[in-house]
Amino acid sequence: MSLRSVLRLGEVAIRVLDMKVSKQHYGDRMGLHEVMTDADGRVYYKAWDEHDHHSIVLREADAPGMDYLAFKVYDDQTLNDLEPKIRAFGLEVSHIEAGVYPKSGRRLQFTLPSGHVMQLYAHKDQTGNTLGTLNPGVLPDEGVIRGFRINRLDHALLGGVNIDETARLFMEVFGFDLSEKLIDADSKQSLALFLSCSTKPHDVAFVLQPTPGRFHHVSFLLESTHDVIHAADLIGKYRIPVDVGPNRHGVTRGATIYFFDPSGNRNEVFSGGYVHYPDTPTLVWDTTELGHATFAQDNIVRESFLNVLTG
Ligand code: M3P
Ligand code: FE
Repeated sequence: MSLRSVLRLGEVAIRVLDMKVSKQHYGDRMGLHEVMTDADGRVYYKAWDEHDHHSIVLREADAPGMDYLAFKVYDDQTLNDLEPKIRAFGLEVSHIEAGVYPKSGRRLQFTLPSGHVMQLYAHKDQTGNTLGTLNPGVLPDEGVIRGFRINRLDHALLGGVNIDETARLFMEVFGFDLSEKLIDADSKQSLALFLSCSTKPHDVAFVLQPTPGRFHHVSFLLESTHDVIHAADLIGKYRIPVDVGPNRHGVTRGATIYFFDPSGNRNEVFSGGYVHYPDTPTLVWDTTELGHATFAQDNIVRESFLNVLTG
């Protein structure tokens, strides 16, 4: 991990059933900033402290789930370097010309062994976080930090098949580290794999599911644990369905709350977690501690958390 190859999860495209109520959820309630609607009716959002034009795309569809996830890479040469490696791994790579995705340079697209569509891009218009870059200060104007006070898109957890093979792609081709894994105590089979391309405990994770291409959650970073409680207050105020109330993950150690958007897609806001370095050993959890691994403040194994996915 040197942050000169794959930088971060830069974009998640989510299918929603009804755009009007989804805009109320992601924009008015969560406080993401709506930045654009395209000719096909997709709505684009950014969190306040992101510099790129957008990070979330909503598309109205008949079924919820995730259309694709896209990682930003350091530069165009990184795309040139990665493409033959992705092909050598055995995946077909298609090219998407610059501008096909708004505000975006060219993209590589391929389907992960887990069944998810993934893209890589090196360029997206940078519109800034409103503070500017000369003497930016620390706080944007009143009203820019609002709703759940989301700083930025952080990670996605995806459900699918072949998660060991998927993790191998991320490690061998994209240079990610396996920060944590959850295994079956008896069979030693991988049940969840957490992958980092940064100093975060994870940038993407995969849980084993019988069917490919499923969506467990998209997660956003908050400044503090207090902000998780503040988000919980708003979730209650607006009667947003809660999956798991404020708690702390054993895995990653983030203080978390899970809730559902109006289409049933799971969202997370969280704060904290440890610093992951490239030499940090992989942390292993097994199913004898499934409750503590998932929710370390009450150690309860939650069927809904493990089995409710979209897509
Ligand atoms: C997270 C997180 C599981 C833990 C998930 C953890 C599936 O989503 O943000 O730390 O065991
Ligand atoms: Fe998460």
